[in-house]
Amino acid sequence: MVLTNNRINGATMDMSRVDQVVTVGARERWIVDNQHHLPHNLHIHNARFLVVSVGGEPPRDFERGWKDTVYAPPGRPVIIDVEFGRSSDPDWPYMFHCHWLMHHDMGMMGQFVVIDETQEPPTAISTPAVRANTPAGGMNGSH
Ligand SMILES: [Cu+2]
Repeated sequence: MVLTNNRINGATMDMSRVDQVVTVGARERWIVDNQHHLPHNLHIHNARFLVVSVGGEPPRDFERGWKDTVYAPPGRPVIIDVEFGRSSDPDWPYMFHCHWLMHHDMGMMGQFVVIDETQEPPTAISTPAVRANTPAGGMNGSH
């Protein structure tokens, strides 16, 4: 997760886009790398995680224990081990985002789905909310 100015991995939120696909039951190691000069953080829905290190150093006392949000200081990558919810559905996305209100309001957010081995990774999300914002005939990419 590369955090920059109101973007995660170079993108702002698109409700129809699938940013990450997670296999149900997996524990994934994510690197939260704030490459911006401002402080950010990362909040992940439908998940909990443990901080492995911050800027290459072990977590301090307040960084230990199960979390759903972690502070991402500029220039000090945070490594986390993430466990996700136990239900799988390729059509049910969950968000991850910077929890600084001004930033997630500017689109500093993405989404992932959890699938099992029988389900195909989706290439797009088509929820009622997405369809309501999409003119007939295709995606407009403006939301
Ligand atoms: Cu932020």
